[in-house]
Amino acid sequence: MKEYFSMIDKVVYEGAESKNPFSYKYYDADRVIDGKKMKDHLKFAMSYWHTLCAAGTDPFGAQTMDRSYGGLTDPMEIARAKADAAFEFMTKMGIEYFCFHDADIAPEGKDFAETKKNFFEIVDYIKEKMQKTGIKLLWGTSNCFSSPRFMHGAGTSCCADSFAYAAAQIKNVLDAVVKLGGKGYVFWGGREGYETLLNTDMALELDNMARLMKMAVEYGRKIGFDGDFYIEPKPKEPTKHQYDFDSATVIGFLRKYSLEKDFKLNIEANHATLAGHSFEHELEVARINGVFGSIDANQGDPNLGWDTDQFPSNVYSAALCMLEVIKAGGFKNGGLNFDAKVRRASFEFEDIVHAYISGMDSFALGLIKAYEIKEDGRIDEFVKNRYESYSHGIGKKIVDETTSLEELEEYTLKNGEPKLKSGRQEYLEAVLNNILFR
Ligand code: XUL
Ligand code: CO
Repeated sequence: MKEYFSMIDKVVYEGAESKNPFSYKYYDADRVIDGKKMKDHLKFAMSYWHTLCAAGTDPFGAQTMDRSYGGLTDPMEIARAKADAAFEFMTKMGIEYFCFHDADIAPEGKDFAETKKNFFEIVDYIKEKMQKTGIKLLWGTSNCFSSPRFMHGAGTSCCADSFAYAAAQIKNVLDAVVKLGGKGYVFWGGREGYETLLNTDMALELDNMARLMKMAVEYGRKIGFDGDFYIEPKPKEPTKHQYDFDSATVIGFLRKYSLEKDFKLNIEANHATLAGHSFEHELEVARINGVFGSIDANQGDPNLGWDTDQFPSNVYSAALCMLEVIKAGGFKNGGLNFDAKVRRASFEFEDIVHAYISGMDSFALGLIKAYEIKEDGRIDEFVKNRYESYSHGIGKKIVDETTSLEELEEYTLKNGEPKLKSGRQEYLEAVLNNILFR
């Protein structure tokens, strides 16, 4: 079989002192942290689209990366070569999961029947490779945003035929996910949003989106899908206003339409920052509302206002993210998918290897540091003490819900001015640095 990543054999852990660029410096898959192997804490997944399909285009330039897989021209041959390259890459890197859109793995045919045939042919091809390698599917999704047929949206389209087309795609991907033993199906609202309210019936669009999701749940459960459905929040891009703006907005939507039993959130770092939040904020909102599910790991650029989908190298952010994952009790059906692409000028297959090594090492280090933060205990202790006034007296009555405005007025008349303590933010930031860099 043709080799695409000939620069690597098997990428292994060599430790922080190693200068071998094709080795992990921090990711030691079998190292046990708090009773669990690193690989099971992190559950790294490869994104099919960015890794095998993205070719370096941007709004100003043509593709910089050859994705013909050795000069192939037949789309189905390319699809098989992509799968070969994907499984060669994951095997060599020790990545145990992957995620895909229908459109990533197989080409569209002349009509939907042919598209469906192409899709399931490649699904079977991939299934064989999964059986041979033990690599698993983290989640699948449907690309209901690239084709012009979705210019007005899919589940939120003004055109019922576009809605139906999307539903047909979702049905097929759910069949594929079940066939491949996947534990997740993602709804990222590609074009589920609006450009102008002048032409938009927002109430109908949102009701319809929920209808599509309900049908997906109904069908998925009927065919034996026992994993999680996810919504992946994003505030803008490609539409001006995406309906799934952020975690809080999505939680409101799920509760309004009684979807919270089947849905969790897939939180993406760059989407969080686009919404004006930190990554850890979005994770914490999901966690405290019981809908933390999975992660799309990447990072944006603070100087740019769009979704740059860069490989994550910010260990500070990775540590705070992994702290949230630990607090959530770890991944169950979810995992850590690198929804990230190499830069346009990093056009060689070798760059993909460096990108994943850097991303995986950043999160491995993030995990190690998150446990150190937990073990160290200074930050948790501080937070606990900060709210200690709610553990007794009037504070306890407030959290026990056994007081009233009348009683609190009476209390305040006697108590006078509140006696406050410092928030000590600068001290806590120094503690964090002390743990991260010692
Ligand atoms: C786009 C994005 C998608 C989803 C899957 O911003 O994040 O790749 O993760 O459709
Ligand atoms: Co994503």
